[in-house]
Amino acid sequence: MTRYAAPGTEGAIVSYESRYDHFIGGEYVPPAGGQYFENPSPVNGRPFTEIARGTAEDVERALDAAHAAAPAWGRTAPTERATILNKIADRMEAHLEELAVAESWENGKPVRETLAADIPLAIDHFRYFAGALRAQEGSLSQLDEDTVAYHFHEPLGVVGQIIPWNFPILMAAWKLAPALAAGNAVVLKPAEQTPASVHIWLGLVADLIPAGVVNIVNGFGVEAGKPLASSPRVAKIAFTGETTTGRLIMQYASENIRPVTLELGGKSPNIFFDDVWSADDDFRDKALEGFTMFALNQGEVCTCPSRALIQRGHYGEFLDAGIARTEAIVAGHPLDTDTMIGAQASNDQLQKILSYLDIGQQEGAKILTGGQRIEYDGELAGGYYVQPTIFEGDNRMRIFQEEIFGPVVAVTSFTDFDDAIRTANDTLYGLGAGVWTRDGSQAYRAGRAIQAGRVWTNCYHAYPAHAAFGGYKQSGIGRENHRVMLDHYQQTKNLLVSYSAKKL
Ligand code: TXE
Repeated sequence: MTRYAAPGTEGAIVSYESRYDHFIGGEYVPPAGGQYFENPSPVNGRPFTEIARGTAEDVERALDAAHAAAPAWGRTAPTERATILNKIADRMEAHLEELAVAESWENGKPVRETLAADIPLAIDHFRYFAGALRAQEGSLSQLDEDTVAYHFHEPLGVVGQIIPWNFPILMAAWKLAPALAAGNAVVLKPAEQTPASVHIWLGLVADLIPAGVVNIVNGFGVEAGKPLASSPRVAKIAFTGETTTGRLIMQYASENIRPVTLELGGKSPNIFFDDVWSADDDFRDKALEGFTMFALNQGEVCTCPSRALIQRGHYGEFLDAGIARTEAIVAGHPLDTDTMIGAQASNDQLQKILSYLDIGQQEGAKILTGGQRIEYDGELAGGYYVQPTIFEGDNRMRIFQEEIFGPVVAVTSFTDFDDAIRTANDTLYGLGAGVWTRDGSQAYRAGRAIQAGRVWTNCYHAYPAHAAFGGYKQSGIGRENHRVMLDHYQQTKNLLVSYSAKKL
C-alpha cells in the first residue's frame, strides 16, 4: 500500500495556489465582483484554497476572449489542432500522478481509481479526438452532370460548457477534447465543488493552447452558469448534471434557439439472470463484482447501477454473495492505494444520501448491509464518508425511482425476461443498464429492449472514448464520446454549385 502525501503536507506532489481566479484570454483574471469562496476537501472537510466567484460580468469577459480567439482557431488545419490535443495528452501523461492526487483530494475518490481510470481516460480522450479529427471527411454529392453539393464541417464558434463535480478532470476532458477538435473556442464553468482540479490541469497545459481558446469561469450555478447558458453569444451549451438543472438549461438556451447536449441523471438497472449463478466460478465472480459497482466512485456516477434486479431462482444465494462482496469493499483514506471507497464529494451530497437512507427505511425497504455514515478520527475527521448500503424493496419505492448518487443499491427480484424488462424500464431515466447472463440470445434481446443509451453486457462501468454515451428519456439529449461528438460541435455547410454554362 502507498499513501500519497496530502496536499499541504511534506512530500506532497500537488500544491495548490492560495486562490484561483478565472482563466480568461490566456491569463488569470480576478473576479469582477471581487469575491471568492472557500473550497473544502471532502477528505477532511477543511478548505484548502479559495476560488473566484464568477458573475455575469466575468462570463461576458470570457465570451469576449473566446470570440476574439474563435475565428483563427477554427481556421487552423486539423493536423495542427490534432497536434495540440496530442501534446495536451502527453503533458497529462507525464503528470499522471499529480493529476490523480488532485482529483482525489478535491473529489474524495480513491486514488487507485484516479490513477487507473479517471486520468488515463481523460488522456485518451484528447488522443482519440486528435485522431477522429484527422479522419473526418466532408462529402460531395453529384446532383446532375454539372451540379454538385459539397458538405463541409464548420465549427460552431464559441460554445459554453458546464460540468459537474463527480469526475472533475474527466468531465472537463469529455467536454473540451471534442469541442476543441471541432475548432471551437470554449467558455467552461467547473462545478463549484471541484474547480481546483481543472486549474491544476490548466496549469500543466495552458501554454499549449492559444490564448482565448479555453476560458474558465468559476462559480455557482445561478450566478455564473445561468449567464453562460442564457447568453446569445454562445452557439451551443453542453451540460452535465442533475435532470432538474438540465431542464433549466434547455429553457435558457431556448430563448436564443441554441442547441444543447444534456447528460443528466440515471437510475440504472443491473439485471442478473438465474444462469449467472449456475455459471462457472469466474463468471459468477465477475457478475458479483458487477453487482458491487454501485459503490464505485462512491456511487457518484450518473450510470451508477443503483437498481439490482435479480432473478428469483437464485435470488437468495446471489444476494448473500453480493452482500459479502460489498462488505469486503475497503473503505478508508482516499490517498491510500488500497482504498476502494473514499469520501462523498460534498457535505450536501453526504446529507442527501443520509436522507435517502432514512427515506428508504420509512417506506419499508430493508437495509441488508451498511446504512450508516462513517466517522473517522484523526486525519479523516470531518470528512464525508458513508458505508456502501444495500436496500431490499420494490421498484415503486422512491429509493428505486430517484437518483441518490451515493453508494446505495436498491435490490428487488424478477420472475422472467418480460418482468425484468418491465421493471428495468419502469423509470423516468434511461442512461445505463447492465445485463448479466451466459445466454447470448437473452443478452441481445435484453440489450435491445432496455430503454437506455448504454447497455453493458457482462461488464459494467467501462467508458472507452470510441463508444457513444448518452441518455434516453429524461437522462439527456445527445451523446458524448465517440466521433459522433464532432458532429455535435460542428454545423454542416452545404455549397450547392452549378458548373453549367447554361442559363437558369
Ligand atoms: O447538480 P447540478 P448538483 C445529480 C446527482 C446530485 C444532484 C445534485 O443526483 O445529487 O445532481 O448535484 C451548474 N444554470 N448529478 O446540485 O446543480 C452547477 O454549478 C446553469 C448528476 O451539483 O446539476 C454545476 O457546475 N448552471 C450528474 C453543474 O451545473 C447551473 C453529476 C451541475 O450541478 C445551474 C452531478 C443553473 N441554474 C450531479 N444550476 C451526472 N449526470 O453525472 C447548477 N448549475
